[in-house]
Amino acid sequence: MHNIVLFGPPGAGKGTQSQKLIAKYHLVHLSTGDLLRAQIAEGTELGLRAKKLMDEGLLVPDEVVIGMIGHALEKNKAAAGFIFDGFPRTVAQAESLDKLLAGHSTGVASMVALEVGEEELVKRLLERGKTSGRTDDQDESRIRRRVQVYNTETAQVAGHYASQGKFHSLNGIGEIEDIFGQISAIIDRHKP
Ligand code: B4P
Repeated sequence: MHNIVLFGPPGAGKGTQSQKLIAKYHLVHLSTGDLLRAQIAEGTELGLRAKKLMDEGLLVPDEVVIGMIGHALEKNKAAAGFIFDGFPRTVAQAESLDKLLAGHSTGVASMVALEVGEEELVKRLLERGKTSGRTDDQDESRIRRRVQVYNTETAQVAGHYASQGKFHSLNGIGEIEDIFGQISAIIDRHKP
């Protein structure tokens, strides 16, 4: 089983690159952001609770996202592997993912981080907010809070995978195709 974690701050290009990667590698895309937005669209209680936090630029509690990922892994037992997009976002989530994958695979093969500075992130997300309908992309101060949350709570997840020799990072500014080529080269070098 081939599992990849796509990592980086909000707006770094994780969702964009995930779409290209699933087409190339035939892996299942698991985006916790998308799973949460599906709950919001369905109007579930979980969705209602998550929406408040997401609109504020805060993380949804670990147990909620870990539960969603556990459920998605169960549902996709026959998959050749997964692209994890926007997950794990805390060290607790990373530890849980390792445990969830230990039962039925070789774990995470590689984590690829996209590095993009704050001003570019804000610019991209405000631009997306004009057409995406995503309420979390429409207010600059909330976007900056998401970046801050990334710096204080999420960035340390890189260390978790670096200590396993699985962390790789690249510049996320540039042509989408060029970045895709660089990500693919890293993935190919670290296939299980
Ligand atoms: P996510 O849905 O994961 O959203 P994101 O990080 O903001 O977006 P992403 O990084 O995928 O966007 P992309 O760069 O592709 O999370 C939303 C919220 O859900 C979080 O704030 C949190 O509240 C909650 N949540 C999700 N997962 C969680 C977890 N595990 N734990 C707790 N809470 C969780 O795209 C951005 C824009 O940039 C696009 O418009 C794109 O066209 C553009 N772009 C991409 N690449 C580009 C490039 N190379 N050049 C120029 N523009 C580019």
